[in-house]
Amino acid sequence: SSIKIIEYPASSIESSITKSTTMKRSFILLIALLVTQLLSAQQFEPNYDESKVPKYILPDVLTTFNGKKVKSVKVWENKRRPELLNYFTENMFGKVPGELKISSVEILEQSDNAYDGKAIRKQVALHFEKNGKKLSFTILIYLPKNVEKAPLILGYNFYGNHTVTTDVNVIISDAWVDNNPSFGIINNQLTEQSRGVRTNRWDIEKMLEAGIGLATIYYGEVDPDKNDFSDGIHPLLYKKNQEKPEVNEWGSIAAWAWGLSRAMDYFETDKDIDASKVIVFGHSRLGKTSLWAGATDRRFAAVISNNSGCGGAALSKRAFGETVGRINNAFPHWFCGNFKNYNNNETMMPFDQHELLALIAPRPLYVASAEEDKWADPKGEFLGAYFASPVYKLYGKKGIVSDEMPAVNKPVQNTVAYHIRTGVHDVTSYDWEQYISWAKEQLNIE
Ligand code: GTR
Repeated sequence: SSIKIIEYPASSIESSITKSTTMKRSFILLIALLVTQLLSAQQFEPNYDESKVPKYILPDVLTTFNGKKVKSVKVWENKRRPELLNYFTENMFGKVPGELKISSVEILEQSDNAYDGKAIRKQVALHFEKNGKKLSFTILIYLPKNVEKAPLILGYNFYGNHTVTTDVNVIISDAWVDNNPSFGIINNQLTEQSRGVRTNRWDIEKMLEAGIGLATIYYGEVDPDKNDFSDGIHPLLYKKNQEKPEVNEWGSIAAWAWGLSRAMDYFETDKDIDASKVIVFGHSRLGKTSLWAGATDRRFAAVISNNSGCGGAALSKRAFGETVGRINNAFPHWFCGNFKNYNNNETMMPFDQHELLALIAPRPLYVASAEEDKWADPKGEFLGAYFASPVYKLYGKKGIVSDEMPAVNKPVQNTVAYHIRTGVHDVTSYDWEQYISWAKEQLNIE
């Protein structure tokens, strides 16, 4: 369908040419991109046969790289956690090469009469400036009015803030228009046709009823999702004459995670928000992003990974469905250059994704799969959560204790939670029901 197409944003806009020329160009680029993806998808044959999963040895999360067993929280925190975090940084997501603080905060709009008077709405732009370059992104925030300092779910959206709700007051951002020139513009006029097209993925009313707010950002404003490092946030931290990140420097996922941390910087200053109860959420590539944000920024109180798959919660060494080689070929910009060393070479990985999940301990972590989402390897996602759990145990917290995968639609909810629901790669009301009740319990939300 037409909506599917914008999962792969097409091209940037050159201001000197008209929108319609740009639209034609973007359309051609989009077709080229889809053809390329189709071709590489044809060359790659995913394995969906459990009996063909290669024999693999999973590194023990509680044994250091030089073979010492970790038996205390102290050794985990001072030795093992830092070495793992460093390994993931250098070899998978890439490091943020410097510091970049918010240069100014701008309240674009606010109202205390959203959702029939049940919510406060704020639209807050964060502005950044460095190296003579600028970037801004906008956080759309809904807070339950009956809560003095509201806990929050923070998550990126794929399609623009105005797509998560039918609320006509939500601003359609310029960046969204630039990234999606073939959608929502007719005769050079921005139309309303995309407003609310993704409400099915965001149960905002359910959150508000539970006393939890939502903060969401269009991910393309932080870094457009394409293999191009001349745009987005990256250039603001380039050294002189640098044109793309070094092999150990941030890819797009690390850039998106960085954006979530800057949103957190803002929440800490907003008296209507309880910054000690921010739950970072993401679906698919944005689920990989929420995991990396949770690993790198311990201010996030809890983390939700919805169908995050390869490079997220799923064990890479299983090579079931999407693999490291395939993801790096299809999306060369997501991870850092060094991660390509493991293309078709998972046995050489001295780490795996259970150790990414373990970096979130002892904070609550929810990993969720969908039965028909084989590409994301539901079993690999479950095992990721299971093999991360010894670190939770070290903290006296209950993770996933049985290696038996729970039945479909039978969640297991401890400090580490897991469910596999019926259906496809998506975010559904079922998922939100689980996340909300689990988060309320884990974070003592009244
Ligand atoms: C797929 C990709 C997955 C997942 C998904 C998404 O094409 O192979 O890893 O991230 O996109 O983000 O929707």
